[in-house]
Amino acid sequence: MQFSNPVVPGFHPDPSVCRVGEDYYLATSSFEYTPGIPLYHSHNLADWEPIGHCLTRPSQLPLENASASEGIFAPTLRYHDGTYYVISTNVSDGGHFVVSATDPRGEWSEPTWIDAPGIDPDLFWDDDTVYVTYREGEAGIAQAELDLETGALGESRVIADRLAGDYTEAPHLYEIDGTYYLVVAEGGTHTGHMVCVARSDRPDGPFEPCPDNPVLSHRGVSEMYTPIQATGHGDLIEAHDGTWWLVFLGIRQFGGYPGWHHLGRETFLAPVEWVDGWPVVNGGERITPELSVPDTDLERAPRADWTTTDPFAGTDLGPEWNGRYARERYTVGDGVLSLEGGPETLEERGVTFVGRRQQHLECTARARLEFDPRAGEEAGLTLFYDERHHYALALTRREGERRVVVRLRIGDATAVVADRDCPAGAVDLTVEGTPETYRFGFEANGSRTSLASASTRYLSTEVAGGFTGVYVGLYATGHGSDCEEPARFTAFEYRPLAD
Ligand code: 6LW
Repeated sequence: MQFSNPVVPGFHPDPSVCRVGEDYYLATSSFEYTPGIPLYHSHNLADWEPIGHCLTRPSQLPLENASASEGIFAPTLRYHDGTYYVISTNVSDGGHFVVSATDPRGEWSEPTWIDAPGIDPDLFWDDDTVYVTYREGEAGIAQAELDLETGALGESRVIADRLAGDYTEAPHLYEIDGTYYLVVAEGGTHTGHMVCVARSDRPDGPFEPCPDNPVLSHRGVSEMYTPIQATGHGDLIEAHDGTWWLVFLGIRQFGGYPGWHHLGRETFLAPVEWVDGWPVVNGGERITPELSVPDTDLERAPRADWTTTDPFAGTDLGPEWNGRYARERYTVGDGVLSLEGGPETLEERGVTFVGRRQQHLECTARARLEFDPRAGEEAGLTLFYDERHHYALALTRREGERRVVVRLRIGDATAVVADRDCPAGAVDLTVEGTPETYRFGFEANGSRTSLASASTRYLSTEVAGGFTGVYVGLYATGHGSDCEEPARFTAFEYRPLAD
C-alpha cells in the first residue's frame, strides 16, 4: 500500500485508534472546539472519513472555564466487548472522564468522571481488570485500577518515567502475545518529540525500556531536509491482515529557519515491524510524505478529499464544522447559514463563529455573504488560530458605506490592511492559502478585487503558542451589541489545491 502523510491533515493531534473487524476508528484532541473529540472511520488506516464527534452535548463538554488550547486533551479510543470507549481529560473542568457508545457514530454516553490528576489517560482491559494509565505530572506515568461503572480508582502507582528523555506522557498499554507493552511520548510536543516503548510480563510493571528508544523521533532531523517534525504521541494497532502500524502526530514546518507550522499537529501513519520483541517504526527510517508498504493486504480506498462545498441544504452543518466554546446562534436550512452576531468580537470568547480546519497548505476558501450591516456590525471569513491571532476578511459599514476590510490581529497589534467600498448585493469573500501567504480578495457585481496578503507565520503555534491549528471560519459580530439582522451565508467552499 502506498499512502501520503499526514493521513488526517490539519489540526488532529494525539491520535488514538481502534479496530473492529475491518473497520478502524480514530479520535483526536479538540481543546475548546465544539462538538468535542472528532471521530474518523477507515478501512485501511490511510483513508479516513469524518463520522462525527464523541462530545455533542453541553452536559458532556463543560467549557465555561476553558480558554484557547484548554478544554479537551488527548483521548484514548478503545473497543471492548461490544462497546466503544473514549477516555480523555477536560483540563478546564472535571478532569479525566470516560464516555461510551455501542455505535461510534453516536450517541455517546454522559461522562463518568474520574478523580485523578494529570492528562493523557489510557484504558486497558486485562481480563476483568480495567487499568487507567496516565501522565500524573512531574512524577511521570501513573496507573490505577478503574471501576468503569462508578469512575472510582484504586490506589495509583508510578510505573514509568523518563525512558529516553523528559516529560513522559501519552501512555498506551497493550498486551501482545502475553507481553505487556507501554508506549509513551517524551521530549514535549514540539521538535524534541519522541515515541518510546517499555515492556513487562505484567500490566503494572516493572517495565523494561526498549534498548532502541526512542523508537520514533525526528529530533535532530533538520527542517532543511524534511518539513515533517515533532513526530510523537503514538498509538499502536494491529490491522486485520496481521500487519502492525503506528498512528502518531507530526507537524509540517515551513518558511526557512526556524520554520513554523500553522495547520496544527496532524495525524500520521507508519508501518511497524517486530524485531526481538520490540516495535521498529518504518524500518527505523525517517517518516516521509510518501510511504510505500508492500507487505500488507490493506488496500487504498476512495479517500475523503476534504473538500467542503456547502450549499447549506440540511438542517445542520456537516461533521467537519466546529464552533468554539459552545454551539449556538446559528441556523442552517434552505441553502442559508444564518449567523446571529452578538456583542463579542473575534478577539473575545463567545463570538458567533463556525469553522472547519484548514487542512492543506495550498487551498482556497470562498464564502458568499448577503448582509447589510449597520454601523459597528460585521460578518465575514476568518483564518482563526485564537482570539489574539487571526485574520478577518469582513463586510462592515463605515461612515455610512458598506465596506470590505481585511484586519490582522497578531498578538498585541491590530491593523486594517485593506478597506474598500463594496457595492450592494451578495459578496464572495475569497482566500488563497499557500504555505507562507494568505491572499484576500472579494467578488461583487461580477468583478474581482484583490485586497491584501498576510503571512501564515503569525497564525502558527511557534508564534501564538497553544495546541491547535488554523480554522477557516465564518463569523458575525455587532461589536458590543447584537446585530439587528443575521448574516446570511449562502455558499461556502473549501478546496485543497495540493498536498
Ligand atoms: C497532550 C500531550 C501532548 O495531552 O500534547 O503530544 C498534549 N502530546 O500528550 C495536548 O495535545
